[in-house]
Amino acid sequence: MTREEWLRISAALSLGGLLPNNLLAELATSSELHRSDFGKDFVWGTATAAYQIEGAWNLDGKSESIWDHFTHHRKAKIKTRENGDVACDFYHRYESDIELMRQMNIPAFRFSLAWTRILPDGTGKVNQKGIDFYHRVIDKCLKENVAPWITCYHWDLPQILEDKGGWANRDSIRWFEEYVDVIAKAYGDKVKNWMVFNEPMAFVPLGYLIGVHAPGHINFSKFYKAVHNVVMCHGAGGRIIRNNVKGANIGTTFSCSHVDAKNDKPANTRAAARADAFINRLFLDPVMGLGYPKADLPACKHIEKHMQPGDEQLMAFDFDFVGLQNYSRMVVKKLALIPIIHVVNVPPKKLGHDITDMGWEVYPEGIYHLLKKYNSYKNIRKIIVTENGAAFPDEVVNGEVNDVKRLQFIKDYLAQVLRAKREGVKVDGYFIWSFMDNFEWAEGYRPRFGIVHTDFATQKRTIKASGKWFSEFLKNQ
Ligand code: IFM
Repeated sequence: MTREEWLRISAALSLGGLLPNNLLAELATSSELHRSDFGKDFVWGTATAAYQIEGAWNLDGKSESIWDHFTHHRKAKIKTRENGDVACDFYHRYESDIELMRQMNIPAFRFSLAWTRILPDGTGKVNQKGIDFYHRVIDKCLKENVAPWITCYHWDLPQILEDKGGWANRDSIRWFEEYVDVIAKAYGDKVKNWMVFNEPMAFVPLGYLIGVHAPGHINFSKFYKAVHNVVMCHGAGGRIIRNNVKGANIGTTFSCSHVDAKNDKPANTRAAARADAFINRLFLDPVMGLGYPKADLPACKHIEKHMQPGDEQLMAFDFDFVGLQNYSRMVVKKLALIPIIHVVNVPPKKLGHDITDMGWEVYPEGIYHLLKKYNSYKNIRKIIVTENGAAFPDEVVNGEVNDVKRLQFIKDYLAQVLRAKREGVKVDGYFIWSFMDNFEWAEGYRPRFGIVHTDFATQKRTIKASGKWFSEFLKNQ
């Protein structure tokens, strides 16, 4: 063991008390990754979302969101029949949680705002108590030297707006503009890092096409309309932040998966191109000014039907950065009977790699390919990995969580980020999903993504081995 390795291990010991032997071995092999390899300006952080952590679902004037409604009225849609009523109780515990981030040397905290706290009627009257809550969160971040990174929308539309058609109603563009205008004006003096959306390719199809997420629709027409309205809101939201926040660093985030064809049969190669257009490009391309990817995905014609004169220009925005969010990869083959994409996934279990608790394949090289792909877009100025992480079953044993698999996952994905960066990709940040275990939507609380363990019965937080490693990594500049 080198002296440097020994020093890092001793530092880890002082941070986390006695570490198990296998973790010591892990730490000893992590010498290949150093924070300094990524450069001084690389942003490091952890990410969360309002509904997944806050709880306090009906406190201080907050109204019902589509996720409150979905979990209360369509319980069977949640595998464990759970809801986010309490979640991690961040609403009451934000101070100690942000202090923990500081203790863990985490420089940036990505979180979303609940529209229903700010504008309980969706539009119109502003709820001062909601505004005040996020001021307290932001002030605490600034006090602890943890930079706040705000996501405007992470899936929790006010139910009152869903009752008017939700994202499938073109008025949603106006509603969203009003909401973003309120928050940009309220927090713009204190917060410079903004993201308009979290993963449109998740909340639009899961909520309007497959119906497994709120609001639970299985409806092609609503889906196509919602895609276009949400695309339009990217440009609209970006412009409002630009006009209101001096010196803003504005981005938006996209989920993405590297897509491989099962084999090189031409039908499967074309299937992979269609899957890629759907999963990775349906929102990204129009927002980057390239229009819908209809050459590879003919179904785009159903979306384009909803375009109005002038939309082509309005959907694009000159973002300062694009948030890349990656967990896994897809291997596909043609299957004509699947609507829109005519593609089916090869089950991840058959691919020969480790599988996470979500059933997703562990495939670190995927993030490298995606970074290269994003880098080839002329209009992407900078890429930040705004989410990456893994769910594995965790157990607290003698006050410790030895999440070796998550730790390895993070290191392996980070190594691929570094590989891309060394090859000239403009990647400038990395946020782990998630700071702490939280409500994983239709999966309930079972999948644990945190680098901090949450005991949902007592709300006790325990830094996992991955969290200890991350703190140590961040400490050594
Ligand atoms: O928990 C989610 C998050 O809300 C959005 N991105 C993926 C995460 C893991 O599924």
